[in-house]
Amino acid sequence: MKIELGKVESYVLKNLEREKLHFVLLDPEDVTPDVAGEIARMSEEVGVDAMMIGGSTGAEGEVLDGVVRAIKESSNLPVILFPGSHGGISKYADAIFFMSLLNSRNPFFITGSQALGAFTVKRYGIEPIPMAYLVIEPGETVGWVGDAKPIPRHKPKIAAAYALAGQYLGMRFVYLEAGSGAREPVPPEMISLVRKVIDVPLIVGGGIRTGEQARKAVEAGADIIVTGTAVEKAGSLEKAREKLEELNKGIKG
Ligand code: 1GP
Repeated sequence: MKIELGKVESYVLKNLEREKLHFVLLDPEDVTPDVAGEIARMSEEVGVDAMMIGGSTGAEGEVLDGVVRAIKESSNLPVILFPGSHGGISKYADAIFFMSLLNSRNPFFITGSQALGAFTVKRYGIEPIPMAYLVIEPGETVGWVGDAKPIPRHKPKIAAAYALAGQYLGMRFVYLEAGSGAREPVPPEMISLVRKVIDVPLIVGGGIRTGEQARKAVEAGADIIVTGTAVEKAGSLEKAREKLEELNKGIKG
């Protein structure tokens, strides 16, 4: 028996052979389908690699479906779900980060919600991409909702230990998450230690607002940068485009 890599994961790995990647995260609670479609179109033009859709509160049902469909209609970028729970599944998406919040105190966020969502993912034929998800201080909403014991910012070794455990458990990506809207992104020292210890691609997000911050995260060893708030809250579509360009340049040089 052999599990074949899906289309989206193969696309991500192939792009990673060439350069560092930029994923743009939209929370269906914060954007209308029209705006989401417009941001996806601009993201594709600017050179973003994928759209991620999800949120910790209310990114479910029709609200979620509407945003995913609008993005599919306006761009060719893969849409990867980034669910807060098994409620965050849309049959219109291409793939789903099948993620486990490894440093949660609550088994619901480690394996419980995953079990509740597994059959739905299979029924819809969405490509699951196994990912270790680690919440770093301050953790913001996802830290609170996910009942995480956020990893202290000055303890990179704890993050590295969890990340390696994730890899040894078979997860094919590791995500260091400072939390959406975090005042400071994940510290570069933590990114570099985790990068040194694991062999799978490293995703970093939360609080990355400028091209300079994105560049620092990449220089420290991040393979994929996720940005959300900076683009969503840019103020206008024109400013969102400028922000996308700035962030993308920081990531890809
Ligand atoms: C949140 O890491 C992502 O899950 C993105 O965070 O909204 O702060 O860019 P921001």
